[in-house]
Amino acid sequence: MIWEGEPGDSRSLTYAQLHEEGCQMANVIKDLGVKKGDRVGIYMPMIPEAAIAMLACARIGAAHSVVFGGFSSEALKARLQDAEAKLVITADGGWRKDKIVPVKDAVDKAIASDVPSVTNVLVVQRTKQELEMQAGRDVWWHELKENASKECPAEPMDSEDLLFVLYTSGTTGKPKGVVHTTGGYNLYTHMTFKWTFDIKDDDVYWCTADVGWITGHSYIVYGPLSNGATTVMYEGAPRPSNPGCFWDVVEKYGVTIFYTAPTAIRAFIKMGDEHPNKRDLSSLRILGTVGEPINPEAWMWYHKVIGNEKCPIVDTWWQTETGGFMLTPIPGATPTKPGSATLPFPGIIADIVDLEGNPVEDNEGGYLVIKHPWPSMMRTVYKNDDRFRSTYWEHIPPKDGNYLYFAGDGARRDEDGYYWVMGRVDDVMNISGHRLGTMEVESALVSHPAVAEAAVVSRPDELKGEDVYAFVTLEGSYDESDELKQELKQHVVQEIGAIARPGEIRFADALPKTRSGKIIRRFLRNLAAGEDLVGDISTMEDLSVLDKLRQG
Ligand code: 7RM
Repeated sequence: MIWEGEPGDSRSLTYAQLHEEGCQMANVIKDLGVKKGDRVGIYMPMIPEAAIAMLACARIGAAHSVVFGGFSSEALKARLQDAEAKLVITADGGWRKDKIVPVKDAVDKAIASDVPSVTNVLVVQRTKQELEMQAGRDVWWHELKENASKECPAEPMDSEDLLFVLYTSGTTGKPKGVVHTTGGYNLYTHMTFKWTFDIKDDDVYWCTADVGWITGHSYIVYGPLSNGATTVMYEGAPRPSNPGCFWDVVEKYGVTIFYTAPTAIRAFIKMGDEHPNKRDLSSLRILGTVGEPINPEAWMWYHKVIGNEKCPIVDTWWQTETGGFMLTPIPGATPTKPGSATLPFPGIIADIVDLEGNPVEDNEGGYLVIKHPWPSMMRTVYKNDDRFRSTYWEHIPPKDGNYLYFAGDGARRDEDGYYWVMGRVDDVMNISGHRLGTMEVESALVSHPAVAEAAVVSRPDELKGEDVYAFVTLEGSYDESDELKQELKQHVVQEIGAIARPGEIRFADALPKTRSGKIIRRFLRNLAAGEDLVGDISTMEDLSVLDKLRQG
């Protein structure tokens, strides 16, 4: 594992070293009382210890629950509570966009009250700033490591034992804990990584995702490491002070396989071709993309400017729930089309159906479903089988006794059998490739005393793909003002994290609702995008609401 820190420091670990460090951390957390079946929260910057912490948990049979380091302390708290985590592994800080992100402070805030399950916090030293360590609760990794044995026998596990819980946004205000188990998940991330990236001994693979998302779990940690790949981990993010930082990493380490998100590609296009053009990118041989539909212009730029027209692009469609790639080309074997995730991975039986489960015609839009089980499918929503059943298996009724997995995406299939994923059909937004529920942002907004009601939709955004757009009605004693708008945006950041900051907040006297009191989001989406209202308005309760919103 090759690691590059944002300030330019670097480290590399051989497989033997990674194994030893993983064993040491396994022994340390065992000594802190963590046992097979327990849950451990991981809230870390992108440093090797994030992967080491995951492997340490897996080694002793404890489930990890990694929370993206960009989530706020409130969001972290809700996840630690649901997982009933016994331990949190974190760091003093991490570097992001030339600043230190104080992750340990966020952990302190998160567990200050109402998280009784957490008994210890294990802190990795990264940025070395002053920290308050709570006696009896907080311990330093570098101190405990000194006396920790480098041997730790792996706990024998059943293939269906819990490996990890990863929270993801859904259609309610509360994120759900996606459950993955040891056997199938490891098999499938191993296979998909091997075939889709055509990994060879001399490849240098780099996935730019954060380990806090499923892409980091499957394609920074489990898939690459089980294949013995050379894998690059990068702490930082592209930033104005160093717009060429990604290409520096490619050049410095001779990266051969590069995997990133369309939102990053669009940001690079905007920064200018001179940055990649100044670097030697000739080592690259395969490019990958994930997280949202890639627009053909971004695809062509990626192909030309980064891939020098010689690298196949693998557009991989999959989800936290699927664990690994579902639709993806096999590079060199599957002819690609810009904007299409091409064909199902071998063994995956996908289809596009209507709401009754009937397959739709070629080129007709419908719901993307998976018809047969696959090794790394999520097993349930943590502690909530009912939500698992209703979200994924009952939306579309079973056909002849066969259940269809409902992905929540709209798609069409063309005359060559190629899949074109259009985006979410539920109340899940995709902001810069990050999943976010409209209800999550609404809950955050209404938790502010000024807000009476909130309705959140997304609107198309050139860089982020989609941006958060909020309609808000105020409590009687509050007045509309730009200051209040700023305050509400900041409040959402505090409740969820910077990725959820609304691009725009609009005050309204009332929200458009049906007679049964449901907010008509369709109208709000039209308004947010600056389009004319489309669709039936006859179900609306109070038509005058629309006039006011149109004028606003
Ligand atoms: C891996 C990941 C899942 C949602 C999914 C889609 C969207 C992901 C693509 C894509 C079009 C792609 N997991 N999505 N990859 N849409 N083409 N290649 O992103 O759980 O965080 O999000 O992301 O809407 O349902 S996720």
